[in-house]
Amino acid sequence: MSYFYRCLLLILLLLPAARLRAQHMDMPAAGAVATILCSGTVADPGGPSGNYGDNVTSQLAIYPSLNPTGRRVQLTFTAFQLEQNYDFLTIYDGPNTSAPQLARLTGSQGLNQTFTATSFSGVLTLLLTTDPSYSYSGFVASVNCITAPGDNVGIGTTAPLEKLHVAGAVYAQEGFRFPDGSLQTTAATTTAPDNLGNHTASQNLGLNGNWLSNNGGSQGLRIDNNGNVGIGTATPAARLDVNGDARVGGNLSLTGNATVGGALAVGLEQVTQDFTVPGFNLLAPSVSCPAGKRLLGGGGGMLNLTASNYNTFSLLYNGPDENAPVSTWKIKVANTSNSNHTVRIYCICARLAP
Ligand SMILES: [Ca+2]
Repeated sequence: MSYFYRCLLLILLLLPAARLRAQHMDMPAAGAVATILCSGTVADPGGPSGNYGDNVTSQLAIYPSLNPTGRRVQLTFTAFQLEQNYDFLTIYDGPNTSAPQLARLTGSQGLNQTFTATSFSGVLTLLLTTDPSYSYSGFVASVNCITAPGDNVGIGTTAPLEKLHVAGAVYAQEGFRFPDGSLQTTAATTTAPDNLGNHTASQNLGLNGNWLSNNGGSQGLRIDNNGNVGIGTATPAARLDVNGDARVGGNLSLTGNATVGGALAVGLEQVTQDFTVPGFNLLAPSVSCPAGKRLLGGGGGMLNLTASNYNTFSLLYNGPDENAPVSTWKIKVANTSNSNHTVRIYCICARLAP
């Protein structure tokens, strides 16, 4: 045999062994990895003969193939020893730890047990979590892939992935009826209205940085990641930030201070009234704010003042009415002439709470 053929034979003899070694997979020392494995073994991060470590969080997703083919990963534990109640191997029926949990194993619970993926993807995910002390030999599991149970029906395919798998388009002349009895005759599109209002949310609704508006435009309501709500602004600077006018039909309660940059309108109103003071008479007229308003200030005095009559009139009092100081302005005057004088009283009122 020539040197060349001896080398080729050696390579061919070694190839199956190399393949066998490639079909064993240890879980990562830390973090999450994925592999495609349908024939072989997997073990904890310490390998088939070593112990796993302390404080380990290790995740391994085992896929039957790159794309779903109806095959499902099946694991059988041929060795299993974890620290009882402190170290755990959790098995998920899908490609990550959000998938349904098939088992959470500790101690020697997994030994000789078999677990099979049931989902469309056929993937099983293993999650090993260990505490800060006492590590054991861990586990070894044989891996193979099975064909999904034969109760699926295929049209145009011999490997149906679901109860009914049509390899092609489906034409339903009268629409599709759903478990709630509703008949859907048209697909939802981005433009046609649908009955979104009939839906009840069973989880939080994420706007993902988009506006909530009537016409789908960039206006209306926007909510940031801190829960701040903007109306007319994409960057709310407070829990509620309104970029524009606001109108409150009911009461508005503030437990903090109010800062007003513009004018504050609280129903400011001036009330004016004239009175005639007959000659040689005293008079104490008053004016009052309308109901619901309070007195801010006021004043009054002689109206028909001339150069000759100024000393025939005395203003004796000019202030809030002693009997109704929050609503009424009052003056007291004396007319010492023999002719009438006219007095005028103002009061300024506003709608203020007591
Ligand atoms: Ca431990």
